[in-house]
Amino acid sequence: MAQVFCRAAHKRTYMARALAYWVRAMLYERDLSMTNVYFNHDGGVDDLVSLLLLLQMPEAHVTGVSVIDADGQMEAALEATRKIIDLFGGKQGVLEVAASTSRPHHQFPSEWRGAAFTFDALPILNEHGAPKTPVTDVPAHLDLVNKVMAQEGKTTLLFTGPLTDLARALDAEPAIEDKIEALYWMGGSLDGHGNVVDPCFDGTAEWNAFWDPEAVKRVWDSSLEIHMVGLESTEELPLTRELCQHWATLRRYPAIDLIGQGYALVLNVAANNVYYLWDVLTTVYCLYADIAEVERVRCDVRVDGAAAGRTYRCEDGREVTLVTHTDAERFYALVDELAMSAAPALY
Ligand SMILES: [Ca+2]
Repeated sequence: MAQVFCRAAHKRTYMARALAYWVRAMLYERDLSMTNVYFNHDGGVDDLVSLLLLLQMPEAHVTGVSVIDADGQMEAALEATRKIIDLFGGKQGVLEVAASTSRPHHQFPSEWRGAAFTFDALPILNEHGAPKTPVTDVPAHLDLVNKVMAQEGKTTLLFTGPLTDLARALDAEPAIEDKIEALYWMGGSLDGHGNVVDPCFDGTAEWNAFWDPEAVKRVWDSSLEIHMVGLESTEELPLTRELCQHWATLRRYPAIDLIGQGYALVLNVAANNVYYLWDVLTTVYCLYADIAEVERVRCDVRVDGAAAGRTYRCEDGREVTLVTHTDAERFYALVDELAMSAAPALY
């Protein structure tokens, strides 16, 4: 009898150990296979779509999100960010959002910044009333420091707006430099053309760099590994009527409906300027490097004068990995796949 009892107890112990081993293995594998990502964006339609997609990536462990007052007016962008996390952030852990206190050298045009208000007012984001995802009690650059330092391993930074919050974070806590795996930044261009049209400047700067050229210089002077997704690659991915029509045919998927409605806003605002999927490319490339061709390049940034914000190749500049081309077919397939996974089709 005692022998039977002992065998049963032994079996229970073995099963408990096996279960504990399985749980540890699962946790271990999760830690090993997932990438810690901190996302700082500037509230444009492209940024908000990027957030929606990032939240779905099985490879991404999103540790924090912050919003800077640049391409999108920040109060509206902050609200929209919180609502997107409420609705589509279920695959991630508990998240909070930080507001930036950074200020521009050159602000984006107000007619572009207003799209955040309309995006935030879309009914799909407002069905459940006020957002529940909390706002941090510290500004974005300090939230970045806190989130990076809180992780045991390294964190990948994804920036789809100006670099000011990162520059300030590096000054506030230099120790984060060793805890950052790499920076993926949508900004700059190295083929000599920019997208800032202003009679006081020469047209060679890209907007995110132009917003705060000194911040770009501060980050360039750091030891961070930088992946630069500039105009030469992002302008391979224009927002076209055909692309909008493609999303329209899939609007039974709530996230694709939101993406289609969001981009419809800028088809109107940017009637005289082609809108590109600048930020979405950077976001997808951050976790799926195989969609892009890259080149190691030495480069620097001008901080003042008519070319303020221009990034340019030079032999004594710092090395970055520049995205030169994209596998557009695979990119669009990944966007569809991620968006469809956000929520099931309604009909
Ligand atoms: Ca942006």
